[in-house]
Amino acid sequence: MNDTIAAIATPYGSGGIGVVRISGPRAFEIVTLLFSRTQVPKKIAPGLVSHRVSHGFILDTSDPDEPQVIDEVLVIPMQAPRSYTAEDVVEIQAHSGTIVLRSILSLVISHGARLSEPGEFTKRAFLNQRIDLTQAEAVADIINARSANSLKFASSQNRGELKRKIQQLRDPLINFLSRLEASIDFPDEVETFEISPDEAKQLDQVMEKCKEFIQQHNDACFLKDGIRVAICGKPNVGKSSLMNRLLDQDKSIITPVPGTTRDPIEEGLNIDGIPFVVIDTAGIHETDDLVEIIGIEKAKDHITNADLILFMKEPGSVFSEREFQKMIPPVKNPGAKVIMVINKMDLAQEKSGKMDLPQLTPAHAKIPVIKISALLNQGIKELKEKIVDTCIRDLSMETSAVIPNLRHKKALELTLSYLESVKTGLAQGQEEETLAIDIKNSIDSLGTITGETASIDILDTIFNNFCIGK
Ligand SMILES: Nc1nc2c(ncn2[C@@H]2O[C@H](COP(=O)(O)OP(=O)(O)OP(=O)(O)O)[C@@H](O)[C@H]2O)c(=O)[nH]1
Ligand SMILES: [Mg+2]
Repeated sequence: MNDTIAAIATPYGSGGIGVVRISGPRAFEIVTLLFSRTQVPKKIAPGLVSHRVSHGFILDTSDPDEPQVIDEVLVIPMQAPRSYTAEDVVEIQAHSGTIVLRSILSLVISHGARLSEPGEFTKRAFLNQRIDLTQAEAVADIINARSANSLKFASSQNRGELKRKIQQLRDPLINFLSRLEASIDFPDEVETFEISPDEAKQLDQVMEKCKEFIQQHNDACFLKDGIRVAICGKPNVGKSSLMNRLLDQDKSIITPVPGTTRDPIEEGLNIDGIPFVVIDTAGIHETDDLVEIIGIEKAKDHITNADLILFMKEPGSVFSEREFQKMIPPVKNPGAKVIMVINKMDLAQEKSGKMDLPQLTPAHAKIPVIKISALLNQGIKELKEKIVDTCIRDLSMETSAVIPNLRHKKALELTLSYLESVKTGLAQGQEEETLAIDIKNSIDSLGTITGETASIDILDTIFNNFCIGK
């Protein structure tokens, strides 16, 4: 934390503007050595005024006889603690090109800065207590947001919403612990310890809240990862054609030959701001072809893990209970849903006053049916609407401002288990010391969410997933 770090903060490649970011005690000094308001070095170093943009040039003066202009830049100095890391920070806005930014970065490094590790700027913001761990994690979520909704939740977490909610859970536990500890430390002054009705109520409320947050994670984690939609059906029903129509791009290979798709093909798709991951799978049928058999196994894996299954049929085919069971093995996600998609409607025949469409059996009568022609691009809009409707119908996404991630969820589960053991302990008249240990553990476990009690390992895992320069 005592050294000065630097990195290119913008994506590699050509672009309008690229930023080199420097943070640490020597940030101002280093930039003063490189930066000049004119194209020739001046004896008097330019004074950098915090939070004021300066225009000038980055000069390479390693050969004093022939100073070289690297780029025309804007420099933004930000004095501690009013910066992203809460340290002295300077951002150099240059033209964005790999060579120009690298040249500036190597000059900065040659003057004594060190190349930053992934996420090190945000890590410093956390270690300097400008943000807590949930806010740091939200930074990564904002960068990786795949839909307007996930951005909304990440941004609210970044503003400290989750931090506040976790603190609200910790406060009553801390009060309870201090009363317990007082009765341990001063056994003569405090009568035998008994939980007050207020404390009992608060304990229940904290447990309820933990459960609510865990449920919120389960309900809405798809907002970050995307709802998994598997397209399945017999060979040649048009799964790959539907995949390409949904994505509006030629992603999967389509041929009239049954058994074209072997490997599952996955692609992200955004419908109405909700992220989906669509998976095209191999046609499922009996076969001796070794490659196809492997493809079918993989298809079944994806179907088992899907949140939504598009079960494809053709006109003229029959819906059978057996085929359905075979095609859609028991899914891992109990909330998984199915839509029957009848494709090739352009080929549907009118037979004795009725279309020759597969009919659902009474046991499956509730499965929604959508008729499409992937070839003619008909019914795709209706299918997308049905997909959204089916997936988010039961969710009250708007009411909750935060969505705990998997790490938070695990910490909440641990908290809950400690609190359950406190409750049992209280009911059984357990010693104060034992109760205090469980309460303390529950507080610490909540603390890992916000970072008060997070281990180095937790921090490393979180920040290593960041990009360099963030
Ligand atoms: N008439 C008609 N043909 C279609 C339609 N959708 C797909 N096809 C044709 O059906 C054939 C198979 O299409 P695919 O999309 O490759 O089918 P698939 O289900 O992915 O097949 P496999 O990967 O072999 O399991 C191709 O010749 C498509 O052009 C449709 O809506 N109408
Ligand atoms: Mg295919």
